[in-house]
Amino acid sequence: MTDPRRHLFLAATAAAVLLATACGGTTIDDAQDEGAQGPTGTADPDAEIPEGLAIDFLPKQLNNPFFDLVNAGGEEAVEAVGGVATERGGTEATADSQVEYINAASQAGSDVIVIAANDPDAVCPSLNEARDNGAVIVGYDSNANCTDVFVNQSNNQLIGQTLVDMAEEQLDGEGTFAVLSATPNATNQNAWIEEMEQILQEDEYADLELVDTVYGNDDDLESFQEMQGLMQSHPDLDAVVSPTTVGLAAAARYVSDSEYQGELVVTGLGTPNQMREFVHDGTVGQFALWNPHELGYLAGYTGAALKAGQITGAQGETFTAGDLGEFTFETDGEVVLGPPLVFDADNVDDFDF
Ligand code: RAM
Repeated sequence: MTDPRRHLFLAATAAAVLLATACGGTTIDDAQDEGAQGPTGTADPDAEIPEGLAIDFLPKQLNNPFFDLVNAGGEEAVEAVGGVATERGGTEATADSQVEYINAASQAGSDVIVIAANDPDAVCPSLNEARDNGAVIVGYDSNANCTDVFVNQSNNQLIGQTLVDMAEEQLDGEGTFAVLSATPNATNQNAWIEEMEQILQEDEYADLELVDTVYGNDDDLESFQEMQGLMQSHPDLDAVVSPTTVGLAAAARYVSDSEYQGELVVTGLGTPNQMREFVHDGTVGQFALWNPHELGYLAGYTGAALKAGQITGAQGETFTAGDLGEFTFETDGEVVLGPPLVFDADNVDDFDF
């Protein structure tokens, strides 16, 4: 994307977020936003966050560079409120493994569980038990249907739009593409794919065709193999869109070393540090993301403020999330970090995450 157009695009996405928030977020109406149970009780904005809160972070999986960044941000927020942060999880992005770690956190007397759920429902019985045991439950990144509040990285519609627009622009408006997603049950990816499917119905995108969706389960090797399989099933594919940092990195690695390099558009959600080499070798023209560190920080802070009773998560509540400044619950039970950023050869070197 050339500079002026990119600025226009970023301005448009920022405006869309403002519009969505100004309207009370009425454009958001999909699964990823239905999770939070909603606020109970009354907020006391002057309530102090008590020292020593036990705040547990349960990413989708360990060993995912994206969650390493998110949780480093979370730890920083916990440090700022004088709490104790623990990261718990397995190496596979499954609900089963999360249930085990939710129970462990609860038994250890967790005050706040911050979770990127691998399934919107399967984690709920144990999360509800943890709540009965005194924890507040914060969803971040990927929501479950039983969280108290959800810290959304962005607006789902905007993420879907950004993904479609990056493909459309690089394909000059015409072509076939496939989605290489994370796990089939991931609330966040499913919400974004659903948004993409809606957007593709618009006349403007009539010449773009989504031909397949495959799942690499946020495992590097599986994602690489799915990418290989996609090219075998669709040798004439024009683009692949991967709405997961794990999938996009694996897809780029596969394509950079194949006959498809420079022919196939590879785009999606990725971290600048993982994608840099593929932008510079011409495999990837554009990709997008939010700041993972800020997502973790906001989630950690929101959990502490919720536990302290400063907020309940009711629509209209405002609070200060430490160094990140002021945030407002534009809808019941959901606070949003901000619009995604689009990266390309012109700006990828300006970011270190
Ligand atoms: C992967 C995970 C995560 C998602 C990012 C974009 O690391 O699937 O949930 O938000 O990609």
